[in-house]
Amino acid sequence: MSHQIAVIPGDGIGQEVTPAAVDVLESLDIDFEFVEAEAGDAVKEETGEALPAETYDLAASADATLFGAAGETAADVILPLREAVDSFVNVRPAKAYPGIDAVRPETDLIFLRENTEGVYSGHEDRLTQDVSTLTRVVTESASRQLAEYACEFVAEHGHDGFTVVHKANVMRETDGLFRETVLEVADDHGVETDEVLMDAFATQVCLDPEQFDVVVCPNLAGDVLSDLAAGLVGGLGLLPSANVGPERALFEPVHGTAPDIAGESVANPAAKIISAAMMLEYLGHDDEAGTVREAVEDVLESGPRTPDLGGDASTEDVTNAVIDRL
Ligand code: GGG
Repeated sequence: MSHQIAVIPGDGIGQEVTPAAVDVLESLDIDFEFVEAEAGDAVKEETGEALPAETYDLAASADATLFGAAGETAADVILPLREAVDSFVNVRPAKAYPGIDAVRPETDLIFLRENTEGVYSGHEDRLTQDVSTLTRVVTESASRQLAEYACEFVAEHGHDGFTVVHKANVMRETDGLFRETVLEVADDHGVETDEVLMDAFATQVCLDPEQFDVVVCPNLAGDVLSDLAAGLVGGLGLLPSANVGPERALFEPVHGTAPDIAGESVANPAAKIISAAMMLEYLGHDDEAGTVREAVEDVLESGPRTPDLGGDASTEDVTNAVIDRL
């Protein structure tokens, strides 16, 4: 069976790491139909529109989407694309790899981030020259959907339970509802939980990441805390992600466009290639996903490495080394 994959590189290094992941996928014995589409700052400059309707429609109909990176137009690109695949959870593993110089080499975390609401709901206003406002939306239904996914996730992947991270002592109504709903769903499923305030989590995960495993959190907290975890494992070039919906999913590296290195062919493709491995698992190709993961891990350990990891290899060198190992 052929899988139709929407390929949306976006801006900056998204244009370099996305083709790298496609090259890796093309080297496998799986029938893919890759359909490329435009989105982001460059297309906005050309057409006035950051996310053309045909790109949205493609993501909404393809079996899965590979996305690269969004820049200044992130709110107009990645948020609607997540909506196109009806994604309610952003799965962000943050894991240290052997041989990589990490601040906390013992880190092995999985963030399950609420993906539709919180402060990313888009209700933001400039009331006067002096005053701007943002409405933080939390619903029982979105919190429940995330919590049910988290319960299934820990059961399916053999985790003991999960940690709920929130700030319900201050945001009593919004995070209060999030906390209450997630804990109630976990209780109904007999899943073990503990809870940590998000500011305390930031300190504790730096001091002792091993005390955490699966972390369930609201949207912005998941975005920020997973980037913090990237700092513990050796950088943003190592973190993949999956935006999962009931029928479709979109796979993107956690990193953004990295304008400081864009166009120089030195971007680390690891995060995007591991995101492609997550897509292989999602599509049911577990063996090939495992092979790709092993190849990336082998290259991370023995090189070649891009400059973010202390090497001098190019994006192509690393991609070809992964393909050679497959
Ligand atoms: N591929 C990741 C990316 O494009 N990041 C840009 C960004 O600002 N993302 C916000 C988010 O993940 O919610």
